[in-house]
Amino acid sequence: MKKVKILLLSGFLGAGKTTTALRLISHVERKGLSAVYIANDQGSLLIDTEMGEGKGIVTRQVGNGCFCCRFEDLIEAVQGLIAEKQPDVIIAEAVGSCTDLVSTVIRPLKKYYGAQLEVLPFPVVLDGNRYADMQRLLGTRLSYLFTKQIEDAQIIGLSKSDSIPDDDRAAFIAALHQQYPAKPVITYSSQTGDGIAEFADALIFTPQLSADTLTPLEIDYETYGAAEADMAWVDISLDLTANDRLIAPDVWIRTCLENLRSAPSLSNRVIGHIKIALGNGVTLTKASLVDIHKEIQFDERCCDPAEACVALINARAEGQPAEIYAIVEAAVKHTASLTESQVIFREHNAFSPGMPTPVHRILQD
Ligand SMILES: Nc1nc2c(ncn2[C@@H]2O[C@H](COP(=O)(O)OP(=O)(O)O)[C@@H](O)[C@H]2O)c(=O)[nH]1
Ligand SMILES: [Mg+2]
Repeated sequence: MKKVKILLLSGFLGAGKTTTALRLISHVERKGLSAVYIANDQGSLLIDTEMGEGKGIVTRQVGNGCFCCRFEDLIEAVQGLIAEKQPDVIIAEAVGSCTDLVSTVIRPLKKYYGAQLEVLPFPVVLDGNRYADMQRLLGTRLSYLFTKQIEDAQIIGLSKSDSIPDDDRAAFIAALHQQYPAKPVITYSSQTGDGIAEFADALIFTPQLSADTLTPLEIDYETYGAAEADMAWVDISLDLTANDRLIAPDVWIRTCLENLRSAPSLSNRVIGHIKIALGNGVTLTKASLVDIHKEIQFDERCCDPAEACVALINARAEGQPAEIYAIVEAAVKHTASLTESQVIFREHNAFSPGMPTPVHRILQD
């Protein structure tokens, strides 16, 4: 039986993994193969899942923990997709605060499921802007985690090339070549599509890397676990209803994210991502903030003004869960009053991820 290719995407929060996964899937499909997507995050109300489904892509979700700690759930999703959809390629996006994935996911997939799956080269999606920021955070636990994600990977995908000035891009690439001489660096933009074909070739169509490049990662789980816990997770689902004016989803989202961007209580914290998606049951409008110094980015603007919308917010930011929840809650309430909409808080989760406890950890091939 033909093996199903599986690509695991790693990379820090907000690096562009989901956008990359969805872009790669449409590239793969244009080449005549079928591809499906597995989202993964610490909570259960995941915007990434909505994004995949919103694009008409066959999507599954592994929630409430990362692939390494929920390995059986990953396998269940993979087996379910193979049984139901017989895809050529599965793209699985790991949690952005997770690392040590070669030992805890790649090697276990090869060892226990190698007869069924062809495990593709393992990339890290790296946002050059974040890379520059992390140089300023050197010595912190977050910088440690960020660095381990790069060390763990076989290929570096330098994402968002459209948003990096040419000079900075050349400097990032030179620094990466110097720090990680064995790792190919591929520059691409999921927004413009530049470099996507090269990235897809290196990962999926003509991979050149052998398993020997999967080197053991030296990692201190105490520091890694503490770094993950430093970034609280908050997800919130809301029902919005219009008063006199219809709700314009893009205005509502922009108002809320601008409010968060200017919140003094967020200004000194590392923001992984704050994503807001508004849907009217048919289409979705979604934007993210990954850095308070950067513009808000809309990924989807499909939703027309509506009497009622369902909103989902996913936030990952440095701090205690209750603090981050309170900051987001205040921004939502403020936005509701500015946009004259009514808001009902439906469900929410706010927590610090626990210490990673991988199901498998295979340190050597
Ligand atoms: N300018 C630009 N922005 C991008 C690109 N890829 C992703 N983004 C933006 O970066 C943010 C985070 O992207 P996402 O794919 O959700 O990152 P993830 O958290 O790593 O999955 C979103 O607002 C995207 O619109 C790109 O190629 N260019
Ligand atoms: Mg994502």
